[in-house]
Amino acid sequence: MTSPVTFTLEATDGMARRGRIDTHRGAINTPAFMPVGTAGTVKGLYPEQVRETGADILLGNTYHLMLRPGAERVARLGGLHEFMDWARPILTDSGGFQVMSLAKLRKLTEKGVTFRSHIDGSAHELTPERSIEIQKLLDSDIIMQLDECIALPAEHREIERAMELSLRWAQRSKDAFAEAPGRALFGIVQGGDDPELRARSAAGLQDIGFHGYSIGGLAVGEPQEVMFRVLSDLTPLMPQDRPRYLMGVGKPDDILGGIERGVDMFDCVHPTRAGRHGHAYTRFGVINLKNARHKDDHRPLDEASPNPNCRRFSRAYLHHLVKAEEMLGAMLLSQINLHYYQELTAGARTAISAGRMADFAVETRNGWARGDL
Ligand code: PRF
Repeated sequence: MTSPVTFTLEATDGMARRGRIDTHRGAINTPAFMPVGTAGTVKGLYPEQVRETGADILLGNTYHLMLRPGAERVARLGGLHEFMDWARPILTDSGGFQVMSLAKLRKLTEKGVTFRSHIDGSAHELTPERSIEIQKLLDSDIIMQLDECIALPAEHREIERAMELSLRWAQRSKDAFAEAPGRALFGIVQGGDDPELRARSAAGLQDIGFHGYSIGGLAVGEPQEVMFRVLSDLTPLMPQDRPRYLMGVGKPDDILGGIERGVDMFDCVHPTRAGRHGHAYTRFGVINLKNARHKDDHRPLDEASPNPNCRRFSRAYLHHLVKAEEMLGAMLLSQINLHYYQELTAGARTAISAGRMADFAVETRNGWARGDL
């Protein structure tokens, strides 16, 4: 019998929380950053390297994997963990984000979304029920309901319509999930930048009942202060005893601000995408390795980093790799950024347990403000 997914709140400091999600594939220490493995790979890293950065869990995508290689094929091949050889937990997103990001390629009805494949133009219907079915075929450990993510700014009535549709889809997702031993189902709070709509969404989801609660529809065009205000108002309305996941966020300062406001889980393509564009995240902020000032710089990125790659290669070498568009440049910078994100969340966990989250936040921001000397 597979053990259920459980959440233990271990410590709090202000609104910040430290906890642990236990699954039969291993524990997830929170606050957690989940590297994105959209197409069954965290771009540029071997699975063991992803683990070595400190990641407890990866994110996979319903939309991409249903188009290629296909959910039924992944299931026949033993599920996503076996397919990509990542034995630890996997959380899958539902396709709700692509409702926004692929707005030109989809048609939305009460029943669901029909996408035109960005690969070959073929039509694919995603309903709340089919999204759950696909995530089960992938053998996901933490499943997301299908929702409608909309961009901001948006009209109040449009935000309300999408939030209410997402709530109806939440109920259908819960019905389709039924009992799935060893798996968790998360509902997704929508409601844009409107506190009243957010509160209604959170209450409606709690009436249905989920193992965890995601916060969607943020980092979709609004300023950071708006996102922080929504979070400050919303997390007090969410259950203490369930994990809270801020979807698709963000840069390190977004994550630090999210932790301070009571968020437990984050994911974002940013660290790997920025790495492929020649940007390195460090204790001293972002370093753009495309910049010619690094040409003759013999120093490593950070000689005191716990990450061997930050001590091993000179800035001049990294600059060269990026300029020459060598694969190793993108691979190293992706690893370096993911490692930094894990240092940040691990540092926050330690600080929360020690009751020094406020000091940790100040020290971390001071490091970023110091900049790369
Ligand atoms: N819904 C889903 N996935 C998401 C989002 C959302 O609103 C976001 C918004 N930042 C990122 N990923 N299903």
